Formats: sequence, C-alpha cells, structure tokens
Amino acid sequence: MRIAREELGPVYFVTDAAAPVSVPAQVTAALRAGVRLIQLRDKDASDKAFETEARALLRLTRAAGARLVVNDRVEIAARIGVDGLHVGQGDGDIAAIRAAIGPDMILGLSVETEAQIEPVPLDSVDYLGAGPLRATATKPDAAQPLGMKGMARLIAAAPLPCVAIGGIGAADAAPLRRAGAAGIAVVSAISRAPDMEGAARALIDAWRQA
Ligand code: TZP
Ligand code: MG
Repeated sequence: MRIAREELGPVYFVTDAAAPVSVPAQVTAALRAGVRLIQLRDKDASDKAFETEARALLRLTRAAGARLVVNDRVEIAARIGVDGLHVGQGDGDIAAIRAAIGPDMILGLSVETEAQIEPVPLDSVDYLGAGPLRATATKPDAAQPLGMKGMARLIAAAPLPCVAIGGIGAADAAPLRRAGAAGIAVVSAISRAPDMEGAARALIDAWRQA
C-alpha cells in the first residue's frame, strides 16, 4: 500500500498559483496547521519553473514529515522523486503513467462521474479525487457539480479511497466524512483565507469533530 486511507485526510491542500500570497507561504501555513498532504498545482507554469517550485516545496514538506504530490507533470514527478502524482481524466493512459513513475509513487486520479470509475486500473491508482462538490471559481472549467447526494453516490461506487474536492469549506467536513470521504481537498478555503493557518486548523478540527 502506497498510502493508507487515513493519510489522505483530514485535509489535503492543493496550492493556488493565482492567490495573492506565495505558494511557499500557503504551504508553510498549511503545514503549521498540521496538514500532511500537499499538492503542487500550477497549470500555467513552465516545466522549469514548476520543477524549481516542486523542489522548494519538497524541502518544506520533508522537513514537516508531510507528503508532496504534483499535478500533471509526469516526467518531473518521476525525475525529482516527489511522493505522488495527481492526474485527471484527460492526462493519458493510467497504466502507462504508473509505468513512468515507478511502483512506489502515490498516484491519484480525478473522477467526476460514476462512469469514470469502472475503467480505473485498481493496481495503478491509490486514491480518487472526487468532484467537484459544487461550482468553484478556482476551476471554472470543472465538470458538473455533484452536490452532496451525488458525491455520496460516487464515493459509495468507488473501490478506492476518495478525497472530495470543489468548493469545500469547514461546514462540508461532517457531511463529507459521513458520506465516506477519506478526506477533503481544498484550494481557496486555505489560500484565500485572511488567516491561512487558522483556516487550515478549522478544516482539520471540523473533520475531527464530525
Ligand atoms: N478539481 C475539481 S474542483 C477543483 C479542482 C482542482 C478546485 C477546487 O478549488 P476550491 O477553491 O477548493 O474550490
Ligand atoms: Mg491534469
């Protein structure tokens, strides 16, 4: 097992390249609050800039005993030895991606519908990112929002641990936990908060108290 279900939660922080505060500052705040799973997501960065940022974040996450997952960049993930890679439905053949990153790296895959679950190669993928729960300005091109009922159905149909994503705030922690989510993945609930560390703590507490 590359990652235990409990280690996918309670909170998985996904970085926000468009936020007014820097990505290392976002990650530092999340780590201080106790977040142990971080994803570097930056669709627009050059490969060179992305790799530099990933190496810098890796130093932060390693020092905190946390894991760093990168979004999309298969070749960089494999080369610099991050802890995980997260890809979406359009990012290519999952078995080929698994072959490229090797047997030990965590691999996450986004799913938006029940129909996308059946073809997932279960020996290659470690967790599913299920969403969006609701529409979010962070990803305007996201699929149709699932709502809480749709999210619960998707999670129930999934043979792998699911992290819920998309428009999630502290008030969603309890219903998502009850729906069977392994954790909650957030961008703006931390990156756009006036007190990022406090916001991350509030998300963790909301999950623990659920
Ligand atoms: N995938 C589905 S929704 C989303 C991603 C990356 C963005 C989530 O951002 P936020 O700010 O937590 O709604
Ligand atoms: Mg992608």
